[in-house]
Amino acid sequence: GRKKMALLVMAYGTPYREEDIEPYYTHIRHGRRPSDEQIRDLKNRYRAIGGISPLSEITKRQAEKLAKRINEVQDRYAFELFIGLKHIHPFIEDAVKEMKEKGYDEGVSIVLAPHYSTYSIKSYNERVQKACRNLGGMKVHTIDEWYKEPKFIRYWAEQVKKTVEKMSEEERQSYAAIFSAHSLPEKILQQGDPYPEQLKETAKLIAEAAGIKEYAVGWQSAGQTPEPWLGPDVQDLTRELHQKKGYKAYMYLPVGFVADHLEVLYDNDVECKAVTEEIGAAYYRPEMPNDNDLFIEALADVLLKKLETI
Ligand code: FEC
Repeated sequence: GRKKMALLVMAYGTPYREEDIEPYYTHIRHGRRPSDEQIRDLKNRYRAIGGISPLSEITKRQAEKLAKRINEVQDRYAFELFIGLKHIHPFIEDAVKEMKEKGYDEGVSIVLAPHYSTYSIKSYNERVQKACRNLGGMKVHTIDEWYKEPKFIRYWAEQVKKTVEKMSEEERQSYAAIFSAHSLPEKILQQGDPYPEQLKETAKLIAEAAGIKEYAVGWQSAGQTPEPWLGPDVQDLTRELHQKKGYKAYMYLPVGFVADHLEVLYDNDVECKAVTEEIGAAYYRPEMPNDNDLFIEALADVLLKKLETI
């Protein structure tokens, strides 16, 4: 028979209702309450994308499809799905506790974000291990990164090709692709964080697979704190490329994210789009992975590789 195994799928989390915005934002800020103005500003951004974010539904669909797939493609383990979120319930700790209560002593976890950073995957995985220790020891096998996974690269390459097909001949001859991930405080560079290098490599692999000739790598959605954040910001980068090369079109590839959510639907589709309108260029942003089959297969491949090591 199959061995019972927990599958912990982790993601960022999003407010379920407008009332959740304040506690959610406070959690992101490690318990420091944002100012009234910051809260108002965030509420307005959620309103601009329709009130709340589609992220919670998408996370659920991604996780459920992944659990189904991983139970289909191997027969050593029978996986049960648990979802653990970073900034709202069910929190990562809630999920680990539920795994324990349901009698699991072993699990495998994956974060729905491709690149490793102290601020990103490392912090999710540390919370898993701490929760396991607090519960008297349970074994969860965590995964550090999966940005090079071949079907993940193929997913984006296919989206790029589809997007190029939508361009006019003139745009096709003169477009730049802008790859991006969430900006982080610049101090991660002194700590030797691999995040910027991993984003660069993702961009290179996708550009090669899709035959992109001109591309740049930038950062988006930087926090509102006085410390310096990784740059160039994607909006500044667009203006700079416009001045130097005057491209007819810009294709935004926010490959540090895997779903439609505020950071893409607002920061790309509203803010970057406004810049392209200002400079008179066309705006393109391919579809996010969401629960696309090829993307789910990529995640299942990541899990299969992990299973081989345990
Ligand atoms: O609700 C939604 O649809 C959006 C969900 C959302 C995702 C997301 C992904 C990442 N973040 C990362 C790091 C930071 C750092 C700060 C920060 C701030 C915010 C704020 C909101 C927010 N993040 Fe987020 N992020 C999402 C939502 N994030 C809302 C607060 C308002 C704002 O700054 O815009 C800065 C904290 C501070 O102020 O000090 C740092 C990283 C990712 C990608 C990896 C992952 O998904 O885990 C890294 C989705």
